[in-house]
Amino acid sequence: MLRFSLSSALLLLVLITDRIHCDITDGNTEHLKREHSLTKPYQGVGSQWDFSGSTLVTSSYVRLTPDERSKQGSIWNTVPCYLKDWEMHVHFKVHGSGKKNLHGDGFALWYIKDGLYPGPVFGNHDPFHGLAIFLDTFRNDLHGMDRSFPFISAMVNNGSLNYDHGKDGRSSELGGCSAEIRNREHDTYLAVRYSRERLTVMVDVDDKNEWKECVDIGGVRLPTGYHFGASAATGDLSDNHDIISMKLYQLMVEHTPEEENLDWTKIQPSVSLLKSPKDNIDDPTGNFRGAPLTGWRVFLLLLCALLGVVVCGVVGAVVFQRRQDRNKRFY
Ligand SMILES: [Ca+2]
Repeated sequence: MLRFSLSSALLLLVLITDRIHCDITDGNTEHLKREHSLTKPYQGVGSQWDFSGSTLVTSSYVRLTPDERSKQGSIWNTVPCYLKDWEMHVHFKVHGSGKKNLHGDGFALWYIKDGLYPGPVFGNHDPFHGLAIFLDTFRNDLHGMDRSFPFISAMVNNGSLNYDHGKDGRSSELGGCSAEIRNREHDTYLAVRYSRERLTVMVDVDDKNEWKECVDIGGVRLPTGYHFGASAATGDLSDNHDIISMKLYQLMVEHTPEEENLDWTKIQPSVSLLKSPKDNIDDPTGNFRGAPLTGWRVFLLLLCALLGVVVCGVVGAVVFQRRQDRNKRFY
């Protein structure tokens, strides 16, 4: 019993320490990397950032598409990123005159091998190498009524997968959440964190000034030397897709000498752990496999650890009390 409690307590401590470790530089300005950030009045555009298609750069926003049909626009960081651990904060605004369900298609944030060039995946090419976060505002798959739109999802691709618009990318997504991101009066934000093979996506869209978790998965491998970017597309329906800022922060995380000696630019984008593997069970590529450490498993693990500690405490207290009683009898 004691051994179980000790190991459980230790596990709990490791999990908590890991959590704290991940949060240490959240939004800390001294770790802002200007060469990978896009901020007003966008002076880096033309040198550190390139853009194409319908993208319009003003002094207060970068409009990837206007609220007009059949537009595609993108912007990307020409400076490759060699940070191993990073967090990107994106301030965005999606707005338009379209009423409920009559707007689209959404936009995507990228960490990819090449710069962006036009294609069918929210204005970017298909297939891509790297990471995509989709902010999909239009439901294409009428069979997928179990989720509400807009829907935010993450996808990692080594060039072997195509994005399936007809199914809103569901067959290749790693996780996601619904979020009301359109026509909001207040500011809307999204954060993507990548550290120690863990990918986390958080949203702040309800004017509460706090991050809400959307995606959190381990086992994600991404190389260094890729490019950040954003793109958007409209079809028969449209919206203004505006980027106000993209701020990249370096996370101060220590790595082992073995990890440091690896050539991180040679890593192939891949995923070994999944939050909801059943959604990808029919993935023909077999790209996604491995034992999942789901939110539920972590929760049960923590519950066991806590129960162990509590039981141990109660037993200890009872034993102590009995000894006290026994001692009293001698007086
Ligand atoms: Ca869609």
